[in-house]
Amino acid sequence: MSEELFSGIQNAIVELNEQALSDLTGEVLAAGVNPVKVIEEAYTVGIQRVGKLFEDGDYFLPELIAAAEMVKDSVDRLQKTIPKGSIKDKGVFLIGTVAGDIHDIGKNLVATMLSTQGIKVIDIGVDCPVDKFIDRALEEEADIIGASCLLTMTAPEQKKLVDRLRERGLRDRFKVIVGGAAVDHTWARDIGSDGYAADLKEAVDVALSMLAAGKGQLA
Ligand code: B12
Repeated sequence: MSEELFSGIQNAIVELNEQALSDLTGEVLAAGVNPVKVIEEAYTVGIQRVGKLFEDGDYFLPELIAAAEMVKDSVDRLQKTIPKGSIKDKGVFLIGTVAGDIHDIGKNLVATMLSTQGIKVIDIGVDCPVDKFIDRALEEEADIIGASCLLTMTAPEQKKLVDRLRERGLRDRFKVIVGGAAVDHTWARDIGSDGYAADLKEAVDVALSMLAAGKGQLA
C-alpha cells in the first residue's frame, strides 16, 4: 500500500499534477503512514526525479519552480502531523541557506527531520549572510549552525562562515555542519567544518552524535 502511494506521489510531482499530489497526501494522512518515511521515500525522490529531468534538459525553470512549490505545500501539510520530540532536550540547531542561494527544499527537509528527533530547529531562511547565521545563533543559544548550499558559486560562503566565527572569537562556541548538493565531505573537511551530511539520515545521525558527544565528526 505504501509502495503504491509513494510511487503515486513521486509521479504526481514529476507530472506536476497538483490535484493528484494533494489527494495522495490526503490518503497518506488518512492511512497514518509514517510522515518521515513519506518525506524520505516519496517527496525527496520525486523532486530528485524532477531535478534529473531539468539536468537532462527535458524540464525548464518553470517546471522546477512548480514542482518545488507543490512539494513545499505538501511537506508543510504533512509536517503539522509529525510529533515533535521534547523541545530543547537535545539541543538547538540553527539552519539556513547561504547568501546568494535561494534553494530551500533540502534545508526544509533537514529541518523537519531534525525537529522530529527532539532537536529545537531555528530556520533562518535563504540567502543568509554569514553574520546573520552567527548573530541569530548567539540570540537563540544554538549548539550547531547548519549551512545549506546548492550552488557551486556560493559554496565559499560556508568557508566564510567558519572563518568569520574564528574572526569573532566564536569558533569553539558553535559546531558547524554543512550540506547541500554543491558540497561534499572533502570540502567540509577542507574548510574546517565540524561535520557534513549528504542526506536526511546522515544529517540526523551527525547532529545527534555531535550533540551527544559535544565534538565534531570529521577526521
Ligand atoms: C529545485 C531546484 C531549483 C528551484 C529551487 C526551489 C526551492 N525552493 O528550493 C529553483 C527553480 C528556484 C532553482 C533556481 C536556480 N537553480 Co536550481 N535546482 C533545483 C534542483 C533541480 C533540485 C534541488 C533540490 O531541491 N533537490 C532536492 C533536495 C532534497 O536535495 P538537496 O537540496 O541536495 O538536499 C539534500 C542534501 O543535500 C542535504 N542537505 C541540504 N541542505 C543541507 C543543509 C545541512 C546543514 C545538512 C546537514 C544537509 C543538507 O540533505 C537534503 C536531503 O537529502 C537542483 C538540481 C539537483 N540535482 O540538485 C538545481 C540546481 C541546484 N540549480 C542550479 C541552478 C544553476 C539554479 C539557478 C542559478 C538557475 C537559473 N539559471 O536561474 C537558480 C538559482 C537561484 C539562486 N540564486 O539560488 C544548479 C546548480 C549548479 C551548480 N553546481 O552551481 C543545479 C544543480 C541544477 C543544474 N544541474 O544546473 N533551482
